[in-house]
Amino acid sequence: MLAGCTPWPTEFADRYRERGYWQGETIGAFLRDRARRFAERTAVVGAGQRWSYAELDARADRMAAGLARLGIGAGDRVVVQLPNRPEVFEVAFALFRLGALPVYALPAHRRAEISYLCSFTEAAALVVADTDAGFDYRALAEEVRAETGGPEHILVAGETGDRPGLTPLERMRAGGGAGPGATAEPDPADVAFLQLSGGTTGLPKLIPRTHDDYLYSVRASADICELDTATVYLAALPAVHNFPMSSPGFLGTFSVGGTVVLAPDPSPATCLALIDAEAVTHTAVVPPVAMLWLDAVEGGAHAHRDLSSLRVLQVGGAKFNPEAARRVRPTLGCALQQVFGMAEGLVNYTRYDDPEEVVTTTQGRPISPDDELRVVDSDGTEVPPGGLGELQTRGPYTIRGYYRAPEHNAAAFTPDGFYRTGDLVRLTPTGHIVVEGRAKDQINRGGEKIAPDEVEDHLLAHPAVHDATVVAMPDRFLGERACAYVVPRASAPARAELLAFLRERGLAGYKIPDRVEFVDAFPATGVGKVSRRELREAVRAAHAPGAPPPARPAPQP
Ligand code: OOB
Repeated sequence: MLAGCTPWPTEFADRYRERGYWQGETIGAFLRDRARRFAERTAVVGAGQRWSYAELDARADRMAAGLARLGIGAGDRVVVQLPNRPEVFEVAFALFRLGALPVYALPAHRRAEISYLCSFTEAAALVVADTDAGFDYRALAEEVRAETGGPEHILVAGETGDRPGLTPLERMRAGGGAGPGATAEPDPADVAFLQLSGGTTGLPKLIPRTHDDYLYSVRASADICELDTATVYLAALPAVHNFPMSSPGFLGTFSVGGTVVLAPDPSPATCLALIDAEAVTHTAVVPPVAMLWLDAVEGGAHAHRDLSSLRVLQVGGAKFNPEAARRVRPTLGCALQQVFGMAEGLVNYTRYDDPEEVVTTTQGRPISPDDELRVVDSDGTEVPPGGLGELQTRGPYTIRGYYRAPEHNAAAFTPDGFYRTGDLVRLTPTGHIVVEGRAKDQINRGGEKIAPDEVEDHLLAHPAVHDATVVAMPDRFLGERACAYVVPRASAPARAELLAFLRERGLAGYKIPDRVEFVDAFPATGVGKVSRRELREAVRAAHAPGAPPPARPAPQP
C-alpha cells in the first residue's frame, strides 16, 4: 500500500473479500470493461461535447500514453483541479490506468490550498483548466509553482496563452501508442486517489481511497439507487467531490452504462435547462441549491422547462430541513433521496420504498450490512438506543487513517479502528440516522466544509490581529456561515482590509468569513481555552430577532 496510509487489518480485508465487497478490480479496468459492454452508448455530455464509452476509453488511453511520455507513472501524485468538463474524466481515467494518483482539488480552491496539496503530496504534475467562470487557473498554477518550486509539470486543459512553463493537455493526446508504464496494472487493494477531507483542524487532510473499497461503494450505491442504462445523471456539483463521484454519481452511472451530463454550475437556470434538454433522470445537490431550485420552479420563471424525466433529486452534504424536503415531490415531481455521506467513507441513503416521513426527516441508513455504526457520549460510552451521541463508524469502504497524518489519526480514529465522524446523531428504531448537530469544530457552509483554525491561522498572520476565533453562525439559506471574532492589536484593521488580506493569502472564497466582529477579549472556558460555544451563542443572539437577512450569494459547493 502507498506509504503513509493505514491498511485494513487482515481479518477485515479477508472478510470484505469473502463477502464479495472487494472484487479485485481497478478503476481503470472497470472503465475498460464498461467501454467494451456499452461501446456506442453515450458516456459523457458536457461543454458542447458528447463522448461514447468507446471514445472516453480511447481518450483515456491516449492521455495515459502522453502522461507516461512526460514521465508520470505508478505511484505519482497529480493534483487535478478541473471544472465540470469532459476532460476531468479523460485525465482521471488516464491516471488510474497509469497507477498514478489523482489528488482532487475543488474549482473553488485557491493558492493556499493548491500550494499545500502540491507540496504535501510532492505532486509530479498539476492539471488545471485555462479559465472558468471568469477565473484564470493558469495564473493560479504559476503562482503555486513560484511559491512551492513545483510541480514539474503544469498541464492546461484549453489555451496555455503562450505562457512558458505550461504544457497544453492537447499535446498529451497527440502522439499515439502506449508509452512506458501506460500498461501498468495497479494492485486493486492499493490507493487509487486522494480526496480532500472537509477538515476540522489546521490544514486539510487527505483521504486515501483504494480501488477495491471505492468500487464497492460505487456498485452498491448504483444498486440502491436503481441506476440502469437508461439513467441520465446530471453532475450539478463539482464532479470530483465524493457525492457526485460515487454516491452513486458519475462512477455509479458509468457502472451501469448510463449517461453523465456535466453542468458548468448548479444554478436553476443552467440545471433546469439541462434536465429538460438531456432528459435527466437523477441528480444530486446540496440543500441551498435544492432550495434555489424549489424557489425557482415555484416562482414560475422556468415553467417552460419540462422536468418530467427527473425521477430522483438527491440532497446531501448538509442537513436538509424537513419543510424544504416536503416541497420536493409536489414542486419538482420527483422523489427525494437524502444522502448523508463523508469522503472518509460511510454513505447513507433513504431508500425509495421508505415512507415519506422517513424520507423527509431522516438522513438515511448505511449502504452495507458490514457498515458498523456506534453512537457514543463524550466519554466514548455507547448511548442507549435512540439516544443522542457522536457517530463512529468502520466498514468495507471507510478509511482507517488519513494520508501521512499519524498524529491526527490517533485522535480521529478509535484504537479499534472506528472513524470518529464528529457528527451528533440519533438512530431511529428502523436504523435510520437523524443528524442533529456536530461535535467537531467545523463549519458547514451549505455543504462546503471549513476548518475554523485553518482560517484563524491566516487571520493571525495579519500584523494588526492579536487573536482570532472563527465560529459558525446560523443562516436560513446556507445553514451556517462563518463569523470571525478578532482581538485587534493597538488599532483594529478595517474589515474590508482584513478580508482582502485573506484573499491575498490565497484562501478559497468560501472560507473567507461572512462576518467579522472585533472584541477586546474572548470568553474562556473553565480551563482557560477560548469558549467557541459562547462565541457561537453570541453570534446567534446577535442574529436572532429581526436581524436583517444577509444577501444570498450564489453557493459554490
Ligand atoms: C459529504 O462529504 P464531506 O466529506 O464533504 O462532508 C462530510 C460531512 C459529514 O461528516 C457531515 O458533517 C456533513 O458533511 N453531512 C451532512 C449530510 N451529508 C454530509 N450533515 C447532515 N445531513 C447530511 N445529509 O458531504 C458527502 C459525501 C458523500 C455523499 C454525500 C455527502
